[in-house]
Amino acid sequence: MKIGIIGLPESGKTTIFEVLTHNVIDTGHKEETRIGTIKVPDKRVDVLSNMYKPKKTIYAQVAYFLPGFQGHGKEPTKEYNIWNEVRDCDALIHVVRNFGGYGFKNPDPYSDFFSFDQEMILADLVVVEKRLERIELEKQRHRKIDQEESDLLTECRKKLENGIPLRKNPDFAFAPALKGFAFVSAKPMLVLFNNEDDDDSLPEMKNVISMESCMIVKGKLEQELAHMSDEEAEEFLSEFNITASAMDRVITRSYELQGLISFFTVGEDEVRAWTIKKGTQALDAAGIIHTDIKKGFIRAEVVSYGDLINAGTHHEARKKGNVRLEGKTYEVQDGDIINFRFNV
Ligand SMILES: Nc1nc2c(ncn2[C@@H]2O[C@H](COP(=O)(O)OP(=O)(O)OP(=O)(O)O)[C@@H](O)[C@H]2O)c(=O)[nH]1
Ligand SMILES: [Mg+2]
Repeated sequence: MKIGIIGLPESGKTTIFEVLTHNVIDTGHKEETRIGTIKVPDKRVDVLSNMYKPKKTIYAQVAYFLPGFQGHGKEPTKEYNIWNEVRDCDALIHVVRNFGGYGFKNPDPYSDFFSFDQEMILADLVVVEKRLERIELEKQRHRKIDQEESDLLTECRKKLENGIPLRKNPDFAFAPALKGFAFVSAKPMLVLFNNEDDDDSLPEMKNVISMESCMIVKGKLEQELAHMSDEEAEEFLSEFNITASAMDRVITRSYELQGLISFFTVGEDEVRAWTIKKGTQALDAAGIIHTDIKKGFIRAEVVSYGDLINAGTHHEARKKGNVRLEGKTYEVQDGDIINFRFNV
């Protein structure tokens, strides 16, 4: 899973990228593309790991991606286009400046958000129009065209021309016929308002984005925090009314935003979190672990995280009847602990 960090120049993208990835080594230099892969913090994995004392504990992972050449207020050029860089991202984080200070204009988060979002929409519109032109040409040459694709693109064009991002419409955002275009405005997006240290409020957004896709962060403060000792950090946190987990929340939210959930496998060798889309059935979940497990699938032995914790041990959970045998079409739930039975 790869999440692209985008936004207007000087909004705090680099700062936030560096805080998110501060304890991993990322690739690339300041002016280049950077990518940092981090583990998704999950208390359940910690608890399971304590319970099983495995040799290895593996958390779900997410890669944060910071496109290069964004630095120093560079505007995109014809040759270089930020949108092409983030086409293969699964989701986006849009950083919006909501701080001022020396050398900065007064923050105007609404207009900044809006103008950047419109650029994104325009980038998709260009792609749609090019493709529709091609389809039109094919038609004139009496070649066979994909009518469904053509209809969907025409609908997309209507939305985009009206300044509506495709993410607002699941019919377009998830249409298989449009998947190859990787429209940027269709990607799930988390908006981070990069607030002044002492500002705890979300800016007024006049309904252009839903509140559940917004969060406040304090990039600079978080950056200072990342470099402190634990005691220093604690004092600092209470002073500024922030919780240590602000960045953890960003990570969790970017995970949820994509409709992703985790199931777990446990044992003496390994406790591990696996990432799936909400709605994934047991057979496909098995396939994520190994194709052999999918091919030879017999049953999934499932206990929910809550039931396991209540029972204390897997053995007790079984005695209480909390361990269920599920078939191929069982819809895996967030927090399920699964043991797949299979034949090879
Ligand atoms: N006051 C304040 N300043 C911040 C905050 N976050 C970033 N800054 C400052 O704003 C400036 C720009 O931050 P960057 O993280 O470099 O922003 P950017 O979006 O990567 O900028 P470009 O790469 O030039 O587009 C730096 O001087 C930061 O120290 C914040 O939360 N509060
Ligand atoms: Mg930068």
